[in-house]
Amino acid sequence: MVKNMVLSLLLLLFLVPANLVHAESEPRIIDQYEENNTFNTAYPLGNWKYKLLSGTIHAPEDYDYYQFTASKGDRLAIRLSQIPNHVNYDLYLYKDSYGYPLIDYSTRSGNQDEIIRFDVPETGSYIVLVRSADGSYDDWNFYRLTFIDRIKTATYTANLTPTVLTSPGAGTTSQVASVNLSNQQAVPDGAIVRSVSAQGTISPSLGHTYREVMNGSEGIWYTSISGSGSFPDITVAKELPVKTIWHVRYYSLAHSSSTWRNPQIRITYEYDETYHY
Ligand SMILES: [Ca+2]
Ligand SMILES: [Ca+2]
Repeated sequence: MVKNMVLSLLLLLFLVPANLVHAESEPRIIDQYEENNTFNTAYPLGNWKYKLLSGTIHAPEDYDYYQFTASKGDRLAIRLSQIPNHVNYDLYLYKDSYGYPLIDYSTRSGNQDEIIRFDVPETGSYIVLVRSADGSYDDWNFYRLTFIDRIKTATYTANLTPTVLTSPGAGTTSQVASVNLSNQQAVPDGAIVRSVSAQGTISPSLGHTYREVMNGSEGIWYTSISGSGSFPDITVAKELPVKTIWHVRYYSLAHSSSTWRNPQIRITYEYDETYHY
């Protein structure tokens, strides 16, 4: 028994240095997704939502293919980050079909993050590739690959000045109230208008009263449904920026004057979380 233990310890003493020597001559870390060096052996991730993984490029010729599924209309981003110092990795996106057509790529210099934004045209399978740009690699430090649901929505309510608008009636328009959201920190850069509603009370309440709103980047007046603050002609398809100058005014066909106090616009918008990535 004791003899066996001594033998085991002796074996361990021999084995440990042997392992260390072995580790120096072989790549120190081959990640759990290997072998994934070809389209055919791409590692299957399943649906992209909201995958996050860490891998290594352990040799100049090491290609890391990952397969994922996505649905038509998904608006995702694939981000390659934490690229180790002194190496340069790139990111490619392919359709998983005959010939593997290239859809998009990101090939920034140095170890800058890579990003591919992808509006999925059809439900199916896709393949993303991480590879060295120039043969540089780091078999010790992991890169990170993240799948991001990149489009978010939010609302912003703006007060316009002057805060009192009057109209004499009979179709004559009021003064114009304005607000400049160009540098509004609360709104993300690149935000796009989905819908706008005008708020604040017009009194007395008259029939056939129409509010109007203008997005300064476009210069077109949109007219609300009579008596309401909604503008059905403003849709996300117009791609109006939120961060610009906005104007409102109103008119009433009634033969009577009225006042719009504290005019506000409530903007529902979408933005790309990866806009600055
Ligand atoms: Ca690989
Ligand atoms: Ca790169």
